[in-house]
Amino acid sequence: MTVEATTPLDLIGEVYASLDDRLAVGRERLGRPLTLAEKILVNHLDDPAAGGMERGVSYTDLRPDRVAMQDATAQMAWLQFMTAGLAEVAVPTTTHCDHLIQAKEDGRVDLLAALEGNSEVYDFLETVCARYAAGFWKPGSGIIHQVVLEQYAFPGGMMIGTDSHTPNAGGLGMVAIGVGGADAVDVMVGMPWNVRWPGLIGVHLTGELSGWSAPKDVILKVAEILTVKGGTGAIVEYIGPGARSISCTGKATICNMGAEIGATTSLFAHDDAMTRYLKATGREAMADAAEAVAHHLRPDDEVLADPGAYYDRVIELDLSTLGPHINGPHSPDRARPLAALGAEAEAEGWPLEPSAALIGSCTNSSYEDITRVASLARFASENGLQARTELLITPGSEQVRATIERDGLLGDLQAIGATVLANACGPCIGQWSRSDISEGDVNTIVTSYNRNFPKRNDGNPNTLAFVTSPETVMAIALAGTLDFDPVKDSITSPDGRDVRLPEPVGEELPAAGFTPGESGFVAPPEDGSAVEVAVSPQSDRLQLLEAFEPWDGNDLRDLAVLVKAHGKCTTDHISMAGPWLRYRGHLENISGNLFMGAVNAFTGTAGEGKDQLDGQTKPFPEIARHYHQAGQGWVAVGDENYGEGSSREHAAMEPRFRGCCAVVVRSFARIHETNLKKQGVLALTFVDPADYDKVGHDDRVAILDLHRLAPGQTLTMRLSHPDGSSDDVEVSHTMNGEQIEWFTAGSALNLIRRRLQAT
Ligand code: MIC
Ligand code: SF4
Repeated sequence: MTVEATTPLDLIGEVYASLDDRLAVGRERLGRPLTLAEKILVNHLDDPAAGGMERGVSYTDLRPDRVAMQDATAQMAWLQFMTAGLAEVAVPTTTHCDHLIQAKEDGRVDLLAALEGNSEVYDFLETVCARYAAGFWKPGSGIIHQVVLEQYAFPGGMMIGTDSHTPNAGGLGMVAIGVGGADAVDVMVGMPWNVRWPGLIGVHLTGELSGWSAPKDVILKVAEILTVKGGTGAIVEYIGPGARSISCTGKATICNMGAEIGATTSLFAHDDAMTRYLKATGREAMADAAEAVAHHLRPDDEVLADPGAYYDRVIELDLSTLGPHINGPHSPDRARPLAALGAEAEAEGWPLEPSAALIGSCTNSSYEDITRVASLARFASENGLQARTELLITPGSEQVRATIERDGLLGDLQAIGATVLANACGPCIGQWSRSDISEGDVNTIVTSYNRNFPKRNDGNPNTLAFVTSPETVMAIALAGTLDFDPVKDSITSPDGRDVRLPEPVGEELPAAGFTPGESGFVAPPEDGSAVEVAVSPQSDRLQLLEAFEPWDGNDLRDLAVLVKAHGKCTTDHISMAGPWLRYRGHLENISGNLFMGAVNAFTGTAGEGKDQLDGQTKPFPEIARHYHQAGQGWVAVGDENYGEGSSREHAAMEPRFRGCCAVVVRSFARIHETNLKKQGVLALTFVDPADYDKVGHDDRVAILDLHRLAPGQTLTMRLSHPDGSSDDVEVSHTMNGEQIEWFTAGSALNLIRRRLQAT
C-alpha cells in the first residue's frame, strides 16, 4: 500500500461512488430521510444491508477510510499491532510527532532538544511506519489534527484517530472519531471497527458571529449547555444558516472541542467554506469531487426543514447574540460570558493578573485565528502597548507557521513580546518547562486550548486555567487582567492614554496562498519488509508487550479496593501526561503514575491510599505495584463521567497490567469505557448510583455470576465489610457478544491474534 502526504483522489472517488446506492439503502432501512452523520456512517458500513442502526443500542461494523495516530498514543498502538504478525497495515495510516516536544525556549531550540531527547522514540516510530507501510510525519511538521485537516480530511470521509480531538476533521465534513490504540489496531489489521450506533444532537445555528465573538465561543457555550458528559454517545451535527457563515477552520475549532462534551464526534455539512479551504490547501480536485456530490454531503432537506423530528435533541444558538465566553478553571464546561469573569474571579479569590497567556493548540491555530490576534497586536504596537504577561504562541502546523511568518504576522506578535514555540502540543499537554512560578503557587493562565483540568498545563495543581478564543486571550494579555471586557473597557497606555482595542479582524485564508514550509512527511518504502524495528531490551522508554492472561472462568473474589475516586477522575487523573509522556511506550514504567491525580474518596487527598496488605498509606502506583507482585486482584471505583478527556489507553492498560479486574463507576466517558473493555477489564456501572456510597475503605469485593455474563445481563458485586456484614450491589455492563469475548480472551488483542493465527 502507498501512503502519501495527502488522501489520493481515487480513495475519495471510491467513497463518493457508493453514495447513491448506499444512501438509498440507508433511507429504506430506516424508513426516513437521513441526517449527515447517518449518511456518512451508512456509506461506511461493513455490510450496508446488515448491522443494527438503533441509536445508542446496536453495535455496528464500520470501515473507516484512514487511521491517524500521534506519537504519545501511537507507540502503544504500534506495539500492539506488531504482535499481530502482519506484513503491513490494511488501511492508510499515518503517525504524527507532536506531543513529545517540550516548550522551554522557542520553537527552533525546543525542536532540536526534542530530536535529541526523544530520538529513540522517533526512530522507533519512523522505522515501524516504514516497516508496516504507514506514513510518518516528523517532529516539527505540526499537530496531528491540523495536519490531518490540511492534508487528509475530506467531506463525507470517515476516519479514526488515537487522540480524542480527532473530531477536528468534522470542520471539513468528515466523521472523525477519537479512539484508543487497540481500536486503531483493529482497523490497521483489516478488521472492521465496531461501535455503538450513536445518538444525534443537532445544533441549529442562526445569525452570524461578529466583533469579539469567535467560533470558539460557539463550543464554549455548547459545553455550558451540554456539560462535559452531555454529548456522550452522540454525534453533534451543526446545521442552519449560521453554520455556513463560519470558516472551515472555525468549524474545525468547534468540532475539535466537542471532545470536551464527550461527543463521539461533531460535524458540519459540506459548503463553500470547505471548498475554499480545500482549494487554498492545494486540493482543487478534491474540492471538485466533493462539489459533484454536494447534495449527499448535507442532511436531507426534510431533516433541515424539521430537525426536531430527526435529532434526539436540538439546541438553538443565535450567533448574532453570542458574546465572548471564557470557561474554567478545572472544567471546560464551567462557562460564563467574558464580561462576568472579573467579578467572579474577585469573589472566588482567583488571581486577576494572569501569569501567562497561550495561543495555539490543535483547537485554535489557524491562519484566520492568527490574523485576528495579529490585528490586535499591530494595534497594540502602534499604541505603545505590550503584552503584560508571558505570551506564548504554538502554530498548529509547519504550513501555518511558514505562512504566518511570510505574511509578517509572527513579527507582529513578537513585536509585543510573544514567544513562538514549536509546531506542537507543548503547554497544552504539560510539555511546558516553566520557571516563573514554583510548585503550589496559585496563579491563573488563559489559553485558546480545549482542556483545563488541574495540573494539565504545568503540573501545578494551583494553576487555574481558563479556555477561551485566541482573540480573548490576546485582549487579556494586553490588559494584564482577567477583569477586562474589550467591548467596553480600555487599557491605560504607558503614556497615560486610555486605549480601547478595536474589534479583531482576520482573513479566512491567506491571499497569497499557503506556503508549505519545510516538508515533514516521510513516505514508507515500497517494500518495508527488511526494515528493522528496534526496541532495545534496556530501554526505559519502549518495552515489547506481553499478552495479558485470559480469564480463568471463575467469579472474581477477594478483591481489594485500590482506589475509590471522588468527583472528577479524568484520564489525566488516572495516567498523567506532562513528564510521564516519556514512558508512553513502556507499560511497566508508565504504570508509575497510576491514579496519581485521583482524589481518594475516603480521605480527600489526591494520589494516595491505604495498602490493604500492610496497612500503610502509600502513593496509589506503589500500592498497585505491591498488589501486582503479591497477586492481589483489585478494583477501582469511580464517580460520574469516569475517564473523561483523553483517548490514552494507558489509563486502561496500566490498571490491567497491575492486576485490576474491574472498574465500577457511576458513569463512564465513551473512549475510556471502550479502552477498558479492549484490555480485558470489566467496565461496570452501578445500576443505582447511590450504591457508590456503600463501598468502604477496607471492603473486600467479589464480582459474581460471571458464568452468566451475557449482553444486557447485570452482575452482582458483593461488598464484604470489615465488620462481617455485606452488601450485594447490582452492576451493569455494555458488552456485546464480541466484547465479552475480549474479556474472556484476556484482551481484544489476544482475540485478534487467535483469529489471525487461525486463518
Ligand atoms: C489530550 O489532549 O489530552 C491528548 C494528550 O492529546 C490526548 C492523547 C494522549 O493522552 O496522548 C487526547 O486528547 O486523546
Ligand atoms: Fe495536542 Fe492539546 Fe490538541 Fe491534545 S488538545 S492534540 S495535547 S494540542
